[in-house]
Amino acid sequence: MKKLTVAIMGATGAVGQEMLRTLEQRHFPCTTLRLLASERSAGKKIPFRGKLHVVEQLTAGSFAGVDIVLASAGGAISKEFAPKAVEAGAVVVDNTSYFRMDPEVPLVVPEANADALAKHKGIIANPNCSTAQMIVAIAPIHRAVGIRRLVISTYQSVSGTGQKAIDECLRQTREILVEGKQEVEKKVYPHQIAFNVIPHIDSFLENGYTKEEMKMVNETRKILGDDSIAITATTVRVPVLRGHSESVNVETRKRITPAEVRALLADAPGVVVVDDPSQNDYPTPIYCEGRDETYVGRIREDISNPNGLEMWIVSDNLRKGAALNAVQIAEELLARGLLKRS
Ligand code: NAP
Ligand code: 12T
Repeated sequence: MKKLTVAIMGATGAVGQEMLRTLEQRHFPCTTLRLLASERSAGKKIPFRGKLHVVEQLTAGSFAGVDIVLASAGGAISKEFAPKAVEAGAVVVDNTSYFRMDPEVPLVVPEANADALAKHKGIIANPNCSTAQMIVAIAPIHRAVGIRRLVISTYQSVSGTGQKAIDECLRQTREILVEGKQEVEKKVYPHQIAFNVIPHIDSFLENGYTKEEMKMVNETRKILGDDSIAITATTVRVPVLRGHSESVNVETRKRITPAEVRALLADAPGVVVVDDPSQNDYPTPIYCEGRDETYVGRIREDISNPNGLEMWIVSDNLRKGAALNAVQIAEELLARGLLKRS
């Protein structure tokens, strides 16, 4: 088999670390791994497949001989370095929002639109975490009966923001429970996140929505290839460490029953129905932690709309929302002979 070199841009971050676990668990066929991060982490040693690998500082010269770059070091870093990686002959799977809506860049959830990879010009974008997991659950419904409108509310974990936010949620919880403090220190979010709920993810836009909400609108339409779907979202941060939950109201073009939706999803890739209210069975973020699939429960008819469905969609945001989807894209590129040097 051909020798394959993978570089992880942002290897020390919450997503980068999950990328390493995912490559290892899925036995991704790379023979060389390059761990790239900021100057602060250069020299740090990180285990991969039972061996310690040294983190290098990301520079323009980091990509010589690299076949695949998995990037999650922030939008500004991808803007600067992804084109340099492509120039050096690599294909970049980018986890930041920077290239997602670029018409030249495929935005891919393999379960829904892997064929879009064929047109790539060196960069492929990984969707936003909340969008990726929702797509896995709704793409089969769109294909079967057409989706007319989505009304979404999310309950997003702090790991979506990165390692610093995980630390902040735990520290504030400790300050309150162990140290008995009334006021906690706030560094990452504008409000206390421990024992709280914050209806604000990413920055606010002119239209009153947040960027995170508009990512769900625009990315969903791009991945499903249908700009006619009406979409509205409210994205909310909750004091959960890992796993995003979503309440999604789906209005379909043709009527479909909850039993038909369960049967459809039972045959769809990457999604598992956990839906037996009599046994208190429905997915929760704790249940989904470390798992690959997107879980769906509380499937029921919307009593206010004959073509409406209510669904509860949960997945591990660091896996399907980030690392797993990126590694699946890399696997598809390899299988389809779409790497530059393949
Ligand atoms: P994180 O835990 O804060 O990690 C950030 C990573 O970027 C670290 O490895 C950091 O290295 C590196 N980095 C920061 N500045 C750098 C620089 N100047 N040069 C090189 N490396 C630098 O954040 P995260 O949660 O892993 O997320 C990282 C990015 O991925 C986010 O900005 C976001 O764009 C994207 N993301 C995407 C999704 C998705 O839905 N697909 C989900 C979450 C995040 P040091 O350790 O050296 O600082
Ligand atoms: N602000 O990939 O804070 O566009 O949870 C993902 C997660 C941006 C992104 C978050 C964010 C992205 C968050």
